[in-house]
Amino acid sequence: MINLEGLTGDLKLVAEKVMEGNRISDEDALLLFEKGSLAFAGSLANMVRERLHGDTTYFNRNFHIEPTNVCVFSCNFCSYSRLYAHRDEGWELTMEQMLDMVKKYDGKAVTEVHIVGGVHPKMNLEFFAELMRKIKAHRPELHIKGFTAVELDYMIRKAGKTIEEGMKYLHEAGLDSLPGGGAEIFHPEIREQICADKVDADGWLLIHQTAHRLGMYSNATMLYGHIEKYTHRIDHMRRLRDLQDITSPNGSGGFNTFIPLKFRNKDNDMSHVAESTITEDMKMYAVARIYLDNFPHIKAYWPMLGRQSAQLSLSFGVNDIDGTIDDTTRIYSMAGAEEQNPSMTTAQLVTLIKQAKRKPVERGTLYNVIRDYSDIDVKEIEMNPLLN
Ligand code: V47
Ligand code: SF4
Repeated sequence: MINLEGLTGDLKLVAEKVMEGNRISDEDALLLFEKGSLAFAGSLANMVRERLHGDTTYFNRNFHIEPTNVCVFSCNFCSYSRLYAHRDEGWELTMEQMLDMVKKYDGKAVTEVHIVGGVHPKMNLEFFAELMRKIKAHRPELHIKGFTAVELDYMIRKAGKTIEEGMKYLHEAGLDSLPGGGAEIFHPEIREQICADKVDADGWLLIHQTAHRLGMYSNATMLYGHIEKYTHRIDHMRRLRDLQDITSPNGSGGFNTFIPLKFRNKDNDMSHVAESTITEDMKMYAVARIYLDNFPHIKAYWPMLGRQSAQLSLSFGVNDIDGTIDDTTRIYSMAGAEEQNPSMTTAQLVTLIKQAKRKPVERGTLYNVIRDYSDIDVKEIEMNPLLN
């Protein structure tokens, strides 16, 4: 319970709405951003988080494959891609190299492979469908979370298929769910300045809506803390909340997780833009948790945010800190993220969550509980290869 004594006016009304489990409006969200203290927004968000999940904090055991950093697009915030014209400076993995990466995890208790990369014109729909089939043939139970809506939109249109046909084709080949990337900021005022040439808001939302209709789950991101205003962030979240209202009531498919991604400014065309403060980061998580009442989970992506901020975010509405990740390429470190080749062992993740006095629970991609680590000693995890 939150003590409302001393609170007056509109902020009190917002608090009452949240405490009664009612939806807040765009104006309420703006008020929280502009006038609510971090402590105020944080305690409301924490209340919502505990109402939904108690102390449970999810992580998963996954690894990343980045097929290429060659990209036909030129987003100004991106430190990772090499334009197709300079493809000799980038990397392109072959089908065999990617399958070898999957095989490296044989006998290890990972449950998910996350596949996201640049948009390479030669890596087409058929190539990726074949990759899906081969991964599933080798390890059928491994969940494939793959391709941002940007990659999907490009490869499906290039193949001359409708979004529905293309998504169905990949799903049947083995694609299980979609990550949340490529969303950036939906509002055209900002989108045109930071990533003008890739799929627009409606195109991004259509891909996810189609995936949901096919019974698939997906995530959604927002790249915040650069040139956007609070109103753009709220507009972004409203479009997601509206779509979730349409798709989730049927019980299969929908958004699982919202992931605010902190803009990092190293080595990109927006290096002159200052990064957000930690107070701003925590406020972002808190308002997202309060506003997105139909999103079950809010995730802090620790390689981008840093381990300590990710730990802190568990008191500001976050109930998921992604996973072990094991990323041997450089998508995040190139943007100035805290981590070079990010990877955490299960013991490290569990320790991080326990230090925040939360309950560490390993999940599958779709939030099926795999193991509760509350009563498992960290030493035991370190000694047992099946646990670590
Ligand atoms: O869409 C690119 C972001 C995203 C920068 O769904 C940057 O579980 C900050 O979406 N500063 C791709 N961010 C990654 C992504 C993702 C990651 C982890 C988990 C999931 C999930 C999805 O990376 C892009 C873009 O928003 N990004 N450059 C940068 N300079
Ligand atoms: Fe390409 Fe994605 Fe980088 Fe944009 S953010 S340039 S689409 S890799």
